[in-house]
Amino acid sequence: MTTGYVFHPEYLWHDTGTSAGLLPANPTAGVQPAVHIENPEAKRRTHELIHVSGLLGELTVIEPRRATMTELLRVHTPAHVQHIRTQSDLRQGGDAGDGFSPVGHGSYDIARLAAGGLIALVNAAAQGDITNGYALTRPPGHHATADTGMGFCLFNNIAIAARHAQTTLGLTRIAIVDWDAHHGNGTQAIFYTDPTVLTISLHQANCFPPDSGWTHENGAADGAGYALNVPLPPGSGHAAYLHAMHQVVIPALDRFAPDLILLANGVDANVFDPMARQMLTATSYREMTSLLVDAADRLCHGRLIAAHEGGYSPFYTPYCALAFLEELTGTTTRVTDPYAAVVAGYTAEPLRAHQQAVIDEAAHLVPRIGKREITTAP
Ligand code: 9RB
Ligand code: ZN
Repeated sequence: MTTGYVFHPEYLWHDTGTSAGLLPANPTAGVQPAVHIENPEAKRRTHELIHVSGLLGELTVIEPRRATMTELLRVHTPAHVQHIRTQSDLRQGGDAGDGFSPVGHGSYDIARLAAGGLIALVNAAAQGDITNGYALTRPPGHHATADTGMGFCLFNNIAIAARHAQTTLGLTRIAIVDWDAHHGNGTQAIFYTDPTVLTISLHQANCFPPDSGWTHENGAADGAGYALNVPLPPGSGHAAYLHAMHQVVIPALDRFAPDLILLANGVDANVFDPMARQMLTATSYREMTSLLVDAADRLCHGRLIAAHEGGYSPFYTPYCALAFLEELTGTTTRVTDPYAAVVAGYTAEPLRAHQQAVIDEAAHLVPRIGKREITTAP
């Protein structure tokens, strides 16, 4: 078993500029300029920890390339691609569409390198060069819809990789799991009427985008039943997420029997993240990943390809991502979570009734997924 890893310094050069966290700076209105919350630091430190821990030496490093226009246009409208390109050409950059998604000067090429990095991993998995893999990319992708960027996202990297896998690699059934703290609305919208792509999003209820990601958003037309949402209440942690994995994500994957599992690996549901109010720890990500790796082994030759999404704590994101990547690789490193003692009590938090209620609601929708016999098992 080999784990692929994609990283490129250009990912850190995507310039989100000065902001007051997530708000555009506006001194006239008393909004003091500071660094944008989606800045390189958490990802740089994640990459450095992967290196320093020794894990990098265990990985198959794969060089990303830029996604082509053809590849972008399988998901996005020509107008959106052109918009990102023209914003990126501006000397000061611009915005991807919602006023909260900075496009730095030159970010068009970097966003194409992010989407292309995921494509490179999917290619390597299809060829059997790797079993699973992780693309530590910026900018993120899961909020971007066909025709607009939003929530810091320019192009929907995972959707582009999914369409690539279907169109050129013969991987017809794709499951997209998204455990970023925010709703994977862009990915859901792109595949909402498509029964060949199952989207499953676990997220903090009504966090971002507003009023998005409710359980009743369950797919439409031919895709009815093929979008699942688990809008977990604020304050959900280890027990709630593990329960959702056992009751919703894994049973849904088993019914769907994908040829490939893609994961939007946002780690911003960790307890230290400034952009959500969930309570996961590195141990939580390790255990959730273990369940997904087992499902991928059972269903699709282990093919599990992950893209980085959110994760804004510069000091804790790296340990969540390392735990995830250790679990993909099936090894541990000499680095253990130095915050483990601080967060030890959090994994003991019991499942609460209001958390269980939404998980049960989502679990009741799993049988709407047409059951497919596994034909690709090893
Ligand atoms: C603002 C709004 C947000 C809020 C959260 C994110 C998280 C992204 C992420 C992005 C943009 C709204 C400032 C709505 O981590 N995704 O995985 N912007 N939120 N209105 N206003 C004024
Ligand atoms: Zn997020």
